[in-house]
Amino acid sequence: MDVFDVGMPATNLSRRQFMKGSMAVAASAAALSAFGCAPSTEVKEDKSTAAAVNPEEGGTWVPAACWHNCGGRCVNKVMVKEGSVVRQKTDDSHEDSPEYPQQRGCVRGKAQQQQCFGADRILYPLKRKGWQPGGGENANGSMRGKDEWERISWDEAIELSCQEIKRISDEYGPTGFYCKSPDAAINVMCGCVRGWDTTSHGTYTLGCDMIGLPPTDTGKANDRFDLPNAEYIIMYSSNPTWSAAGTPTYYFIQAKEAGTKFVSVDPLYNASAQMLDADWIPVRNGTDMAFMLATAYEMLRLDEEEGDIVDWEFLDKYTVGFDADHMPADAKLNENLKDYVLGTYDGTPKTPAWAEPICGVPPEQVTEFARILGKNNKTMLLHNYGMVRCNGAEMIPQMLMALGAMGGHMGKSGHACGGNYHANCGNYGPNLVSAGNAKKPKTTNPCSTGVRQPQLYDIILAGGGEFYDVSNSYGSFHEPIPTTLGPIKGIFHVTDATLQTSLHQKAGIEAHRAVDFVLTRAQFMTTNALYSDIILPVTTEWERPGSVTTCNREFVYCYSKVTDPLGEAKTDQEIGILLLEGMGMDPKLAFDTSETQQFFEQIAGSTIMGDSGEMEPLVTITDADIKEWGVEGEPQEGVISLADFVANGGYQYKRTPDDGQGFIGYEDFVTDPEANPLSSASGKLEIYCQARYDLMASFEYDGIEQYKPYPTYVVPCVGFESTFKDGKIDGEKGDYPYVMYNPHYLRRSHTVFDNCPWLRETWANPVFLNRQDAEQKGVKDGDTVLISTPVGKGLRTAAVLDVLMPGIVGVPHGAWVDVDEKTGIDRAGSDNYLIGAEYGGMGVSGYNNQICTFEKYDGDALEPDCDLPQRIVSA
Ligand SMILES: Nc1nc2c(c(=O)[nH]1)N[C@H]1C(S)=C(S)[C@@H](COP(=O)(O)OP(=O)(O)OC[C@H]3O[C@@H](n4cnc5c(=O)[nH]c(N)nc54)[C@H](O)[C@@H]3O)O[C@H]1N2
Ligand SMILES: Nc1nc2c(c(=O)[nH]1)N[C@H]1C(S)=C(S)[C@@H](COP(=O)(O)OP(=O)(O)OC[C@H]3O[C@@H](n4cnc5c(=O)[nH]c(N)nc54)[C@H](O)[C@@H]3O)O[C@H]1N2
Ligand code: SF4
Ligand SMILES: [Mo]
Repeated sequence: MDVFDVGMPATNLSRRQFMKGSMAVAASAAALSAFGCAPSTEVKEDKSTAAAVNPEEGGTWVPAACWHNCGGRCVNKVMVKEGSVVRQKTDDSHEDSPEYPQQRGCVRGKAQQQQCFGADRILYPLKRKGWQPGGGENANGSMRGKDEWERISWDEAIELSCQEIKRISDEYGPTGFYCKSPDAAINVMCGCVRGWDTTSHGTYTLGCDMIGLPPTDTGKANDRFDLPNAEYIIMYSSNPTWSAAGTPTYYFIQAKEAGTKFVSVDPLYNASAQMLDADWIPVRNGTDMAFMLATAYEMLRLDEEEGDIVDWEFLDKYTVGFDADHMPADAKLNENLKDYVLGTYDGTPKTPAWAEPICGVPPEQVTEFARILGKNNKTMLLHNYGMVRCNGAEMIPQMLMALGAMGGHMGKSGHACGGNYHANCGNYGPNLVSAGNAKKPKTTNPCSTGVRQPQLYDIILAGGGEFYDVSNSYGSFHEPIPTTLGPIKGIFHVTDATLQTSLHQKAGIEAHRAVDFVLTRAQFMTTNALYSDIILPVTTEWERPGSVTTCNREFVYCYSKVTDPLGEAKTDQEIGILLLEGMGMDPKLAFDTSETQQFFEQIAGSTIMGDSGEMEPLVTITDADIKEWGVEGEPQEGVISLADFVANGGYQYKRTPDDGQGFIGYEDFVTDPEANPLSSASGKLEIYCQARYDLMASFEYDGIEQYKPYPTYVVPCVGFESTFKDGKIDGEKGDYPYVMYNPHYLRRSHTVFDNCPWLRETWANPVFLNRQDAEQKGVKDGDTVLISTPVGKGLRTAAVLDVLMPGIVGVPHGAWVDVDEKTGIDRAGSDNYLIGAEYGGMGVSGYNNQICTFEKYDGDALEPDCDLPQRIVSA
């Protein structure tokens, strides 16, 4: 059993950690009671509070939410005793085994109590002192981020907010507001301009269906029991040990133990590669296309010279656009990948020697990689998306798929080519259990305009502007609509950390200072909150009735309320209702059932794969249950009682290798491509794709003329080439000679948990530097380093590594910006403070091939983050 006892030093905690842990809890209690809002001292007998009483402890184990976008989905249980959480553990509901693994959580899950009970929770509405409604001077916008805060009542907060929303709405209409992802309340209240971004999947967000891949290329790799059938698993830009905590690493370990060899293609010999003893192919960020083209060249060469490398039959039957004999019917350009690779068009064969100066991979490693991809090997080519969250990576989806197809690695046991993402990493296939949905009123935003998020700040600062609207939601792109926006005067922040997680944060801060009103719902003084005018305290999931989520194909988690809302915090729905009432509108337009009813509907709608191959109800619900819960519903027959489902924290489908639920991606297509065509125009994998190219070209972004409808190497708007003075590789280095990228970091789930003292102590959030580079600059491990880019400057302490490629600097993603107003330097090392808004191709947010320089900082050394005070507002 994995128990983290906050009251007793556990053996895996240092004394310092324990002391800090206890102090944090004490501080939290003090901070709460100082404002008369300590958590209630008894757990109410609430039907939604799950419960097997543990007589030894006299407390109650409650399955508790861990609800973040963290790459995992795990069981977290907390012992609630007299209203406080006294212990925490992860899944111990059954013996752990590879076949039936426990859904174990990570360190962040165990620190979750510092989210709910943190000393820095915002527990009552706050107003920025210098702000008044009315706009213009009244807003005193330049003080955002610097001003003092005052506590106000909910009545005042709602009245002030609604007064200002009405004023802006009357004058400017829906386009007077901006919110990255508006919720039902905002849709009904006023509407707004939305922001879109390519976030997780980078260039895979555009038109995957057009080339024949599933959306974002997730879902067509194989079931976990097939991993050990591979001879080689290539972890391409993939580090599940950090970015998909929970079970995925465990699945890969099973393959390792069965003899599968691992290869990692990554600028960092990352934690997963180390764990799996992978061979390492170090590739410079944002230059994967050069490496992949050279791999294709070597596959062709080896096939010609030795035979048995390229699966011509697969290419012939399942793809179009690889060579001149297989062009798609709609092709407008008589060019193909093979001839490009051989240098037919430009006189430059894409040999390993051609690629090396670009991607940094020694030619012999390219040859070795080409052999591994050969058709006689059982090879899985699994990728995450770091390599496409790069400028100039538009054609990587087609190229990676082309490499998989050249080796014939689809549709067969032991072979795969596809995504390796998030909580489903290493385990694809249809859901065997699935969470239900609550019925909610459908609301529509009266404004359909979506602006590329980082571009939006410049539009706000310019008081409006002209642009092409190409997308109004994640992954949905359309022909450009010429759009003119007037001034944006109000900003809402709901469930994104937009000002922190979008590119061009520096402009973002200025844009926040330029508008009349910023309204934020927040649990902590996050960056969004810091630059706001009114902060409405929102509950965490621990203070809500509960919810059901699908974690992976074999596990649904059901979490329940841990505590009553702390202080004056309210749920998003309660806040939405208050705002709508304040606007004189009917809240039922947005919310027409209670949150307990919604929880119940999620449970009732949960399903399990039945013997018939159809999904059937998972949970048995009786009339008595419905009465006890006080909800509306119908009795139903499932495989687990409602009480057990809630008390156990959900349901895990018990798998065995021969359970008939295995899954091989593309098996149906490969078995019968005519009967099971893919989503592309040709029904095949389109290595040359006219439709995707035409859509992308219609955006008319800078640099588009470099692209072709098939994969080629393009020079990105910002990338490795930009580290040279004249943009020519091997020329003289410029002022920013390093490529900077943003690993998703273990302290945080994006920005979430960055404030958590336990995690701050556990994960220092340094800047990752290569040893040679550091030595050249006289930087030693632990030195404070100034990182500079053309856009901004930030400080971090150096972590000098032998396992990072020379020339690469890793600035972990998601730290809460902390600008020194005198110097303009960010002391927290926020990634987006260092990145501007440049874009090309399809407007991807190029997080991973920015440019920078670094030097030993001659000012005061940074204190460890865990020794810094938390952002606590004393009112
Ligand atoms: N430079 C750079 N930028 C990046 C990335 C990168 O690699 N480099 N990665 C990108 C990626 S892949 C992603 S997915 C995005 C993520 O970007 P975001 O989704 O903006 O990031 P989160 O930090 O997860 O933001 C969630 C916010 O919701 C708040 N929250 C949590 N629970 C609730 C709730 O119940 N109600 C309300 N109202 N709020 C709640 C949290 O406190 C937090 O502020 O970032 C992107 N940005
Ligand atoms: N701890 C933690 N886990 C998370 C998150 C988090 O914030 N923190 N966020 C979650 C979310 S929403 C997402 S989208 C995922 C992201 O998950 P990942 O994409 O796996 O995360 P990254 O760390 O950005 O990148 C994975 C690997 O790609 C490598 N890489 C980066 N750029 C390149 C490149 O140009 N070429 C090649 N070949 N390799 C490259 C990195 O060195 C890293 O080892 O993580 C999820 N999990
Ligand atoms: S991986 Fe995510 S869900 Fe699992 S314990 Fe960690 S933070 Fe929580
Ligand atoms: Mo993401």
